[in-house]
Amino acid sequence: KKMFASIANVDFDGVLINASGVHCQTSSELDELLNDEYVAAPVTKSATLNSRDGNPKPSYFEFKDGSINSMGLPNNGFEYYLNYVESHRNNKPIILSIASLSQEECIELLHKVQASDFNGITELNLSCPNVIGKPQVAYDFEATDKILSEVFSFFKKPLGIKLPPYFDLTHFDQIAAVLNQYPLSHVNSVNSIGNGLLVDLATEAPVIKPKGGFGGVGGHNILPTALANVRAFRLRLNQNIKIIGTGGVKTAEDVFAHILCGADLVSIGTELNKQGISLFKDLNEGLIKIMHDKGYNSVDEFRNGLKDI
Ligand code: RRO
Repeated sequence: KKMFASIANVDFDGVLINASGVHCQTSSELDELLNDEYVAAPVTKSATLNSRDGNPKPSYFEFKDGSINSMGLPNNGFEYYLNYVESHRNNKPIILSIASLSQEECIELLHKVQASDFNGITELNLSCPNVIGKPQVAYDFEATDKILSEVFSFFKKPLGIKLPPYFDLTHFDQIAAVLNQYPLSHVNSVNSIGNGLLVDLATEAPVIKPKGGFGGVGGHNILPTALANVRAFRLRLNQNIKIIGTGGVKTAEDVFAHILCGADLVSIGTELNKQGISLFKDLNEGLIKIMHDKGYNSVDEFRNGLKDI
């Protein structure tokens, strides 16, 4: 087998998944990912206890090799996604993403997952940059420690977390020291680069409406930040904490680079939104060609194999 990964006893047939938020809010979108042989696992849109419409539109804008969004956590509510993952247990794995507006809500949601029949991987999003008045939890190392400490006192199923990008090596040291205390299944790095701003020359206004135009930046432009975060975590986290590399992927070369830096799975957001799900076949075939040209027979032969210059 050429391309595979495993996270917490869950085996993936392939390495490519969608980034949460893209093509995963409705059951029909999730079905399309589930039925695509090149998708290793659908990830659901981060769910809150109650369904949400999200922020005022326009809340998403694409520019050359990038995107900026302030979607504001639009989702169909936790029960919708829990029901989806519970009723599709015979297919490939599905990653259940949850978010919350408070620590209390986070704990309540995870109690519901713990009590449910779902035994797959849950991912706690601690890095949404777009809920008005709510900071990205994972930039507060103490708050992150406090939540994880409470969560792991009762939560016994596989649980990973979605992190924002960090930009200072001491911050990597600090967050990794927190995360290494817990039996996390994985870290998903990175969420969008929070609170960018893009203006439209003609209108002299921001390109998105919420938050005075501030929004999370994604797409190929953020590849160096994403690779640095994957690498920094792979060098610091316990080896049993796997890594989902997210950010900047446009080509098969980008997928290869993420895996070389230490990613177990690689997720695609902006470019998936631009090209649609046919992208997964193209990236898969492109990666196989790179591997063939380099003489690799499986992703394990180069995963986390970044060399010295
Ligand atoms: O819905 C959003 O505004 C959103 C979320 Br929850 C997230 O985690 N990352 C992002 O860029 N947008």
